Amino acid sequence: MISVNVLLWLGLAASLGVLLWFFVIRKKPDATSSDEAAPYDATATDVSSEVVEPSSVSFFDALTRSRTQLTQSLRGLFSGGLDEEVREDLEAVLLSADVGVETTDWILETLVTRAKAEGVDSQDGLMALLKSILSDILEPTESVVEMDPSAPHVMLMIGVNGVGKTTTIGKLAYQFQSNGQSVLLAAGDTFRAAAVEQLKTWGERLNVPVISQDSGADSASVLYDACASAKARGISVVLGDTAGRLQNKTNLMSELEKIGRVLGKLEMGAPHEVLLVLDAGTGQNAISQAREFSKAIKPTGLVLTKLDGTAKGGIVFALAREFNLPIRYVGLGEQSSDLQPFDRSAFIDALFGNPSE
Ligand SMILES: Nc1nc2c(ncn2[C@@H]2O[C@H](COP(=O)(O)OP(=O)(O)OP(=O)(O)O)[C@@H](O)[C@H]2O)c(=O)[nH]1
Ligand SMILES: [Mg+2]
Repeated sequence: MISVNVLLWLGLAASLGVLLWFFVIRKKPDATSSDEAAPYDATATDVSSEVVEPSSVSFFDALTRSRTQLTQSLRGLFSGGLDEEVREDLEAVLLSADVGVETTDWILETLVTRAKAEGVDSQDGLMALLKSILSDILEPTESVVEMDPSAPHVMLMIGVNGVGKTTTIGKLAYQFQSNGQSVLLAAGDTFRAAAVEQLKTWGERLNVPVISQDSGADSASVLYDACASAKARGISVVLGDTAGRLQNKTNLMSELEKIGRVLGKLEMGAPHEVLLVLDAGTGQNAISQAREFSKAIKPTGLVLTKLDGTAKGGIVFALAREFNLPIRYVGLGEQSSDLQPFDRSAFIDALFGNPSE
């Protein structure tokens, strides 16, 4: 009897053991496999992040570094009026924000003259006067561009390598497209195969046609073909890329001259806009680039990229005074939506710390 009971108990214990093994111990590999599945999910997230996600950076946020630089130094500056020492301090602040020597001198002179003439000597009054002088400098940077809806509007990006020409084209294509306008890209930077590929990637991402030839082809001919094709297809906007580097500067400049000449032959008013792209982070170098490029092909406007992440936002004032050109757009990041038309009051507010939105 005892042995039968023992056998029954043993049988029961064995069954429980099997059940335990099945539901608990055997579950472990499942848990492991779901851990193993984690990298798979992560990969899936990576794939979806390849899609260009609009991430709008505000003017105010993008100018944080320039603002911190300026406002920290200006804090309490005019508490003692506008004596010699204050003028020297202000001069140092403006120079360190990359406003440039000439423009800084002009700002100081104007501030002293106007403060005297208008009887302004309080701290708040002087700060308001400085803001208004800076805002006046930016008057030429505003512009309204008329686009003829019956013909392609041709925009050419020029500028030295790495400033953000191709990225700006991608961002503009995204904006025009979001606005319901048809866009065509022209791979005019034929100097490097990678440049053509970069533009094609933007074209694929946005589902926009790209006119290109092999690297080494004649850039003017690519742009000519693109404009002719856009005209034939009733496209609204042509965005033309150009090389930022060639064997030497003379070649680069003569290529740009040739592009201007050849497009002129199409008699469609192209290029309607020649946008000189400048990297705000390069400070005073941007000024010498603007001088150099203006000799080859007259820019109709500027694009100032990488204003995010630089404390050199003051370069805008030097550019506005010397070149008298509209700042058509500013780049505030690397995403397709991180491009905005330049707005001088939003810029001044962002520099001095008043969020306008
Ligand atoms: N943070 C930031 N990065 C930018 C901005 N615009 C462009 N970039 C980055 O700057 C780098 C160079 O940009 P490109 O568009 O390739 O410059 P490019 O002028 O076409 O250069 P080349 O083709 O070599 O002449 C890229 O890594 C861009 O993502 C901007 O507004 N902000
Ligand atoms: Mg490029």
